[in-house]
Amino acid sequence: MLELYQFPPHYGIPNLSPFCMKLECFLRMTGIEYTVVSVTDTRKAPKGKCPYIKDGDLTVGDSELIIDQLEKRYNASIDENLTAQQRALSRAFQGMLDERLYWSLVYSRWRDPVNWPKVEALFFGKLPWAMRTIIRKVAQKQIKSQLHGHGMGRHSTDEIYAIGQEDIIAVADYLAEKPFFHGDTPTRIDACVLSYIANILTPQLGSPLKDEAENHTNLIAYRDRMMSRYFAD
Ligand SMILES: N[C@@H](CCC(=O)N[C@@H](CS)C(=O)NCC(=O)O)C(=O)O
Repeated sequence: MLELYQFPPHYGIPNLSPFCMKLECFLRMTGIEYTVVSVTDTRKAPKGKCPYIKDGDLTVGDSELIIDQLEKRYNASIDENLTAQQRALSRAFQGMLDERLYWSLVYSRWRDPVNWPKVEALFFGKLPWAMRTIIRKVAQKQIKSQLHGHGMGRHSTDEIYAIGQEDIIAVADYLAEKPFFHGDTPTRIDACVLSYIANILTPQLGSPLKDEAENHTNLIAYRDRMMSRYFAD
């Protein structure tokens, strides 16, 4: 059976990594059977990141590349009834969320002093004190350098949140009153959208991103609809 390598769940959310949550949601949407292998150290991952999968002779890293491969391998496309225009829009939103909003979310957890003490305690709280001090410093330095390399980390806090808020508004506006992103039927992009909205709305953490999402009742209803459909457990 397909093995899904991902981080363990926290805060009552299927995964604090939107990439892991997206992939697991896709597996549930398509009914592909899988078993979860919990990972905390990504050094053995094919691309040094989670999620990744092993399925027989196939080992793949990166949520989008995995989904591309699984669609072919299991004949599991859920986008076949979309028009070319809708598919193009899905791709544009996926890029916006995974390649931009993700970094505002990372900033809100790892750099914002409102959340960092909670996140630090969650990820490193069980380590002995001396090790905790070293590891959290190394991890935070890595994230700072990733944020800087991406470019998001060069903006001011206000700019970082304003960029993320505009992305959230775009999702809310496009979703409007539809039950799913493209209408009455969930498609691949819904796995991605859900993973961000659910993560941004993490009850234990707060940020201007969360405030923005909470302003849009359609996003809250969408999160609840998708969660009860695919993550009722
Ligand atoms: N493009 C990748 C991104 C995956 C990714 O960034 N995963 C993060 C967690 S959200 C990770 O594993 N970080 C650990 C690290 O960089 O060491 C995907 O779509 O899977």
